[in-house]
Amino acid sequence: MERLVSGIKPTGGLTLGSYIGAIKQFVELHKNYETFVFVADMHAITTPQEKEKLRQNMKDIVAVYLACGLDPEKATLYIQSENPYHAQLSWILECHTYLGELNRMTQFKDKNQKQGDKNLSCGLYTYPVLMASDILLYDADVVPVGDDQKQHVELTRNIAERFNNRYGNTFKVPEPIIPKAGARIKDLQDPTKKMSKSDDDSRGCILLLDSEEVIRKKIMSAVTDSDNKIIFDEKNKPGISNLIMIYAALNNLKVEEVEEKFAGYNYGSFKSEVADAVINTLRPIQEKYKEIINSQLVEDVLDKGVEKVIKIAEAKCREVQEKVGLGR
Ligand code: ATP
Ligand code: LTN
Repeated sequence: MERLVSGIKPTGGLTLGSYIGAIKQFVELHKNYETFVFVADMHAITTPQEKEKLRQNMKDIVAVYLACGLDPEKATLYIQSENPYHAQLSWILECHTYLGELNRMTQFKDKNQKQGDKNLSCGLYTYPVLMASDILLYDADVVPVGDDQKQHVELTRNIAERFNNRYGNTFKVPEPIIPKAGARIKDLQDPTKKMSKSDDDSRGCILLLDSEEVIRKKIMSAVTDSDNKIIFDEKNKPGISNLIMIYAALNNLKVEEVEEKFAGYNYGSFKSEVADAVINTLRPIQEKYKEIINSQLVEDVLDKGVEKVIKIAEAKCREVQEKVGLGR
């Protein structure tokens, strides 16, 4: 069976973007892949986090993974930092990554530009190498991610190939899996940018645990043009195109099918249908989440998960250290 590896940072409440771009994929794929899904807490601390919130977010993500339908008998769930080999391999990979490669990473460039301060951490800069380590440590065949992470998976492939060329076949070269619909869900208030949980303005971002009222309000007040036609045109109609994409992704439809279905609708009635679709998707997830978050399940699943992955990672790390010549 091929292996799937992916992770999400516990930097805040999960968004509809991360559900559509990532979690929905995990759930669909985990029946056919040996699945390793983790909480990327080491990636989270590349920007300042409050300790208590970080811990709560971690538990929440695992409860959401389970509530969305990841079966803990089929998928291995764990906390990244609880397996020390991620950091250990990351250092070795850093020594095989060029500055020029990291300088080209658009996520870092964007954050650097946006924040414009001198206090960005080095961790934020080397973040993609830790991500490569997360993936290569387990010889992943596939890595389901949203569009924004595609460049990091490409870097991972380059690092793997470079290492293999130099030391002989060591790492599997992974393939990214990017969803056809919803690879980049946009902010509802500014549909030119990605919907993101660490954004200051929460009106443009639907959280998976938002109440029905809040979800409806956010969608009904999503920024659109004034053309009143349900047509997909990302350049000229980014707001309505984003809502079409959300509807398409949640109902497994093509964009054209959504356009056809809502051909005679005005924006108000279309938005209301999108709100219904989001609420109907999230309601059962929220109900399950409430049951899970107060049970022992999260702890049990994580204990079992880390035990399994440490063994695999240790063997891979040993092999790498041996090839590089570290230790005696
Ligand atoms: P942050 O805002 O802290 O940078 P994020 O929401 O961008 O976080 P994660 O939650 O760690 O990032 O992302 C988890 C997964 O969800 C990744 O695979 C990412 O590509 C995907 N993802 C995140 N936001 C979106 C989005 N708006 N559309 C599609 N996929 C997304
Ligand atoms: N960088 C990703 C989270 C992440 C990840 C990974 C995804 C960390 N390590 C390994 C896939 C595979 C993000 O910001 N969403």
